[in-house]
Amino acid sequence: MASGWMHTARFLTTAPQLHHLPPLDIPEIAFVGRSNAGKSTCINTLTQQKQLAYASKKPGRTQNINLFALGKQGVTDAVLADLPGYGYAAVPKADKVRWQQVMANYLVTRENLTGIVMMCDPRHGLTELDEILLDIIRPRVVEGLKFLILLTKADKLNREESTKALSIARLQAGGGEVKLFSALKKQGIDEASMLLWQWAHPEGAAAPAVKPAEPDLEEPENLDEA
Ligand SMILES: Nc1nc2c(ncn2[C@@H]2O[C@H](COP(=O)(O)OP(=O)(O)O)[C@@H](O)[C@H]2O)c(=O)[nH]1
Ligand SMILES: [Mg+2]
Repeated sequence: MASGWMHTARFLTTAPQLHHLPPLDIPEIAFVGRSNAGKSTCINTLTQQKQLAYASKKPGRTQNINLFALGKQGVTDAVLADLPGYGYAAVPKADKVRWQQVMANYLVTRENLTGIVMMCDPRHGLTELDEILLDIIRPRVVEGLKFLILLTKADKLNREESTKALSIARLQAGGGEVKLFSALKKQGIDEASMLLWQWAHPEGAAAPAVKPAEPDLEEPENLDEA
């Protein structure tokens, strides 16, 4: 199903600046989050492969927007955009500012951007930088941009903490979806994959790559003779 589609993800290209990104006319889904929120682990888990995070970690690519193609070879039908994590204390100020501008630019102007997945460690909640990002994308969300917050590392929360984290994040999400996610416990993977599939196929395809049974068009014969 949707997980098979996610599994087709492969490295497409990397770009240090917005104008280096190829213009595309297929849906693009961006992954954003504070560094250490669990973004790489989440992308690896959703796509069931380790190479993607490795591709993003190659020297020169860590501060870049990395694109991954989805769909069977030759019929790419969507791309995932892995954006560098923000908020890492050890990054020099000038680099932070540069990066925040690239990201804001990307989120505001990328024309084929269809949806955003924000990874958030629920033990810290949405941080100031997460809120700034939400403010940046809000006008586009109003215009129909899809938005999902994944509360990562959900295995670290008990039931009560999970419920609380969900309701707080839902208030902050302003209409976007919020789901619990755990790579460790394999929680929330199918729901997230299905949602991304639906974002990329809004024309109403209910499920990927499953052909309905062919109707039997042969007329029954000799009914009268029975
Ligand atoms: N318990 C638990 N730890 C996780 C989970 N996902 C990620 N982590 C840990 O959180 C840390 C940061 O993860 P990483 O994917 O590198 O975060 P990134 O900086 O956002 O890409 C690592 O030590 C991961 O092992 C999860 O679902 N459960
Ligand atoms: Mg990472």
